[in-house]
Amino acid sequence: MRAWSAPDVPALPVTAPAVRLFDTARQDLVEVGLDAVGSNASLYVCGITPYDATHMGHANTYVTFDLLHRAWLNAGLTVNYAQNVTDVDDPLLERATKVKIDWRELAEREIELFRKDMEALRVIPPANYTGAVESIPLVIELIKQLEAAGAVYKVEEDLYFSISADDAFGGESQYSREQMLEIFPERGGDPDRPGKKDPLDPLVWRGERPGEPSWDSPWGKGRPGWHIECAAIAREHLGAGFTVQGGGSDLIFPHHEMCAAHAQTIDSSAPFAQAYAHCGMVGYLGEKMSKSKGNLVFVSALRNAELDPMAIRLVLLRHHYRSDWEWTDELLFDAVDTVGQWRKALALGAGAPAEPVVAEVLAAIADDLDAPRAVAAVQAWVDATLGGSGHLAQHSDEDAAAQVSKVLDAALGLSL
Ligand code: 5CA
Ligand code: ZN
Repeated sequence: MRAWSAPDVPALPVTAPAVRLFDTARQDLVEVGLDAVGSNASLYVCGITPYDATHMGHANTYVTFDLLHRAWLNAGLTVNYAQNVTDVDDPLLERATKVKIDWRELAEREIELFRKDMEALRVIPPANYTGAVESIPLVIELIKQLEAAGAVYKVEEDLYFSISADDAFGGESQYSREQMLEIFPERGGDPDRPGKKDPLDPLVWRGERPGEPSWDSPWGKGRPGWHIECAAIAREHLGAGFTVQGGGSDLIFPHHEMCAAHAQTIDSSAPFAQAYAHCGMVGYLGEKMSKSKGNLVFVSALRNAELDPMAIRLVLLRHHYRSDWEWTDELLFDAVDTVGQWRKALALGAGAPAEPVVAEVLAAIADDLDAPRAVAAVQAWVDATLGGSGHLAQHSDEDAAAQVSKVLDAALGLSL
């Protein structure tokens, strides 16, 4: 599937430090760089289910992993980035039926809107952007391997995966079985279905239902389960032991646990990913922003209202990616003012010394993507630069604005 156009990313005159990231599996900060093969830094970020427009929660996730992508590039690594699109799944089919349009048309329309949103936010596109539908042969291949390992079984017309097949099951989320049992039904699981060997076993192939799209497979007509889709796409494009799997914290369990379990069942020599990184949830009006609750702030709606996408991006950067926070209009208006003030400082050309702020921005991002710390460093530079002629005269750096503007773009994705 076609991704979106890449923004220009300026090269920096200095090399950024190695990146440390909080790994959900180890519950600790770990250095993330080359993958198991040692050829490049590889990233898989779970993509959208395209039944509605991109909201701020999605934007926050993709901007977060864009910071990681940029941090790796600035550290001199080559990055291999893959992302999926869940372009066939229950919520998409349900929405298409509700609004009486073809599910393919709905998906294509929302994917196109997502591309425009990502371009506006200057998110570097994945080299491999892959839909679930186009990956069905890969999914079938992976299920065959799981079948050969004795890890799948039928319940009526559907096929399930046995979580007992993966010795490392639970290692990604670190959740207790009680926690898993509580969360599983809230996130698409069906613990109570009769015939399952373990209530937590996930569906890998859903037999055809009347009125739903289906594809041929050795287990009859049907469509892929959700977790097997990301396991198959990530393995195909990034291999076993790729560097980081990312997504929102709502994907810690079951989604990322099950992806890892599928992959590790057929190849236990390497973990599915070397580290798992999760963003906090963005809320609005007191609840997690979600399509099902309808409390959404869309990137496209703000773009249509002529709001500066760089101000939207700055609102996201002002929150640490691991925190949960609430979107408010005030945050956006404040970021619009800040972007204006920063542009004013950058337009001066000369300013307070640039070298320390460039170093601090790169260090902050390499330190578990600490964007608020990077933003504070830029703000201090702007304040020093605009803060009165006496101050400027003392510290004047003729070339400061060009250098600061470069690091803002290369590390933070802010082109001002
Ligand atoms: N297609 C699957 C992943 S394979 C999916 O979860 N799609 S999604 O459209 O529901 O979400 C896309 C990404 O945005 C996921 O990484 C999800 O964790 C993240 N996300 C969804 N809602 C929020 C939110 N309110 N705050 C932060 N991130 C969110
Ligand atoms: Zn996924």
